[in-house]
Amino acid sequence: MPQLEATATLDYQSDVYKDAYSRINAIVIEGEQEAFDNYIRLADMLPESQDELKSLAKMEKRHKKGFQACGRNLSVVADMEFAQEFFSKLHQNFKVASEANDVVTCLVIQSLIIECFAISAYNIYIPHADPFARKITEGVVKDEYLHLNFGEEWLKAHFEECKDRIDAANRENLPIIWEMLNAVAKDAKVLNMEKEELIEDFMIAYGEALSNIGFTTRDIMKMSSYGLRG
Ligand code: Y39
Ligand code: Y39
Ligand code: FE
Ligand code: FE
Ligand code: FE
Repeated sequence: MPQLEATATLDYQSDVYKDAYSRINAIVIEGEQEAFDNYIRLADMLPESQDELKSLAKMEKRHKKGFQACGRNLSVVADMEFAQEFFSKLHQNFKVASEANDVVTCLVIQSLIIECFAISAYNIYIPHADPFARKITEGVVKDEYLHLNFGEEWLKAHFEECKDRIDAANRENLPIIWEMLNAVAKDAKVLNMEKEELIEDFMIAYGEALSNIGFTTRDIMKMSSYGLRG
């Protein structure tokens, strides 16, 4: 990975960079806001984990503020309308699941799929980020592992009874993540974030999560392949 070389060629003040950043920055700001809302909703659904979930939500609020500062630092105006559209399908699926009190699907969407998406994107972004955004993102990504861990632990503890529901939620939502990646790939490339690296990191993080929860390698292979059927 020619990261140093690639970073040296980025001009963070160029119009091309700032144009792409206006959408990527908006995606992370919107994503962090929706993550906040989702953990608040989960705190209602899981009273026994209320305090922990509220503390995760608080972190998401902090992440949002951090990324807003990253945009301001580059004098970029985030395209929030684009970002809301970007998240609309996952947002809708989370809403339907939460209205049905379907904790398993809510956890699969937010704590597995979206957190793995964030972890892979932030890890790929860090070596290419401007120094201000790099510091912020390094702090954020540490928290995202805690969020992923919450989902893993809960689903692992209820594995036998929720196995089929996890599989169904995966089948429904992984193709959406694949679409989202494709919608942002061109802008990500301007920030020196390669699509292939994003997919690779995502699949590693997501496969590890499924394994920690209790799925076999065979299950994981099958479940990962559903991402391609979007
Ligand atoms: O749990 C969280 O904090 C997740 C909401 C944040 C997701 C951010 C999504 C990042 C996608 C960026 C795409 C760049 C290729
Ligand atoms: O190429 C593949 O193996 C596809 C099955 C996988 C689709 C899973 C979606 C990947 C989303 C990556 C998001 C990175 C931020
Ligand atoms: Fe690279
Ligand atoms: Fe976050
Ligand atoms: Fe998170």
